[in-house]
Amino acid sequence: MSNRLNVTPNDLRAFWMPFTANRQFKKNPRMFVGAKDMHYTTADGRQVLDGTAGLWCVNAGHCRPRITEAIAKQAGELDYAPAFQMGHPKAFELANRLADLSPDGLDHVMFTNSGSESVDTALKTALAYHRAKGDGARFRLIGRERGYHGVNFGGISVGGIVPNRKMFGTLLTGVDHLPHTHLPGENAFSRGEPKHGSNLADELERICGLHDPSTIAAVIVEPVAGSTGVLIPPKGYLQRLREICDKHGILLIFDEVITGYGRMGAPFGADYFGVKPDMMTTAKGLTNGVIPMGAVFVTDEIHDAFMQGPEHMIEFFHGYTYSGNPISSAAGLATLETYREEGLFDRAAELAPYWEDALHSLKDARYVIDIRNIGLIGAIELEPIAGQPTKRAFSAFVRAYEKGCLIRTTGDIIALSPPLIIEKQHIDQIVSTIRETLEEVD
Ligand code: PXG
Ligand code: PLP
Repeated sequence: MSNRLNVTPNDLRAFWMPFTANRQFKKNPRMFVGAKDMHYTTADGRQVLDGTAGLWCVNAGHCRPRITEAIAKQAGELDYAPAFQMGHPKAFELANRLADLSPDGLDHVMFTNSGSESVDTALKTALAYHRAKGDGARFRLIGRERGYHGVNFGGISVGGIVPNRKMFGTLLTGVDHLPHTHLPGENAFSRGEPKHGSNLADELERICGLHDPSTIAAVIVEPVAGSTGVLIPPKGYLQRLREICDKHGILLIFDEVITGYGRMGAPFGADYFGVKPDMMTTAKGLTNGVIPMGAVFVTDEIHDAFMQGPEHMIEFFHGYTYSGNPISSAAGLATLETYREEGLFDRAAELAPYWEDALHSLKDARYVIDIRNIGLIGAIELEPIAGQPTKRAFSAFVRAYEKGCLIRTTGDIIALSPPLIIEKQHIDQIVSTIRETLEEVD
């Protein structure tokens, strides 16, 4: 029980923080109190360069007036409308804008409130789609080792990050996993898509052989695996997955929660790699991270399979209280408008070669054993301290923060994903801060 008199901004006990070393944090907290464009302001008044777009989401930079004004205006005009059996114009407008932005044929959109919800929505849609077509024997879902698909039960079942799964019982049944594509022996220090490993997609044929393809509903992968520490698909890998899925009538889901909305220098990873999935899950950059919102894109074929039976009947028994809520929809529209007006996806593509060169200049920095990059995504893998995995990278994260640069670490990998408004001088600052930091940490 908290004594209300003790509740001050310095009382950190009540909030059980997500994916955080809570006890360590509360001894030495790192607090942001403001943000503008490329920088955060800390509680002690320092400016910190945002090398990670928050958590891979603030693609247009912080506190952009078009977005903040749209939210304020919407909150005063129509705050909430029931999501079920009622509508409001902005959700439809946003869905249309998204359908225009997405690859041809992925023209129907369901709204959620996060990447995790988008993933669970897509997995449920895949199962229900096959059933609606009279093919209900397709119940298996195939993910990939080291995949991250959020933290809900569906997402951790198809996901492949062991600590995110191991505490949580039996998870979904009927799930199998492709092998991950990390081949440091062959591919270390690759620029962009690595040369070796497209044959790993053929493991899907092995899985089809084991279970029989007629039992498999869908395969879900991140086009670029982000959260696990940036694993870029080998050249030809995603094309091969698409071919095998087509051969066996299996749906291919791209989890574009990180790769969507310009991070690759294209609207989506599907555009960048030229491979069209049957569904895409998105969130994060959809609203510039400002308001929780996700979107699941599905093909006309999937959508149309549900539009049958009596017209007064609900076609799909799924949805959230906040699906397409007015304020998120307004934020989404203003975000897409900001991306368009400022040409931010093209800007990311133009900066990508500079970004690549800058990151790879760290090849000779202390502890560096691999560097990977694509679009405005980068990863610097460090040699772990023997017997103390993650410790070196975490020290680097804290030291870089003290030096005025926000980076993100996962395992012993530094992951970078700056806002797409980044300037070359900021890229230089991130790289020089990392170099100095690695000189200073154990
Ligand atoms: N799918 C993918 C591919 C993701 O990257 C999710 C689903 C889940 O989204 P929500 O909105 O439920 O968190 C994600 C989220 C990191 C990091 O530092 C990555 C994510 C979230 C937070 C931190 O790597 N990815
Ligand atoms: N739990 C309870 C008791 C509810 O009544 C609801 C929604 O009505 C939910 C969970 C689901 O909440 P949401 O629609 O925000 O996901």
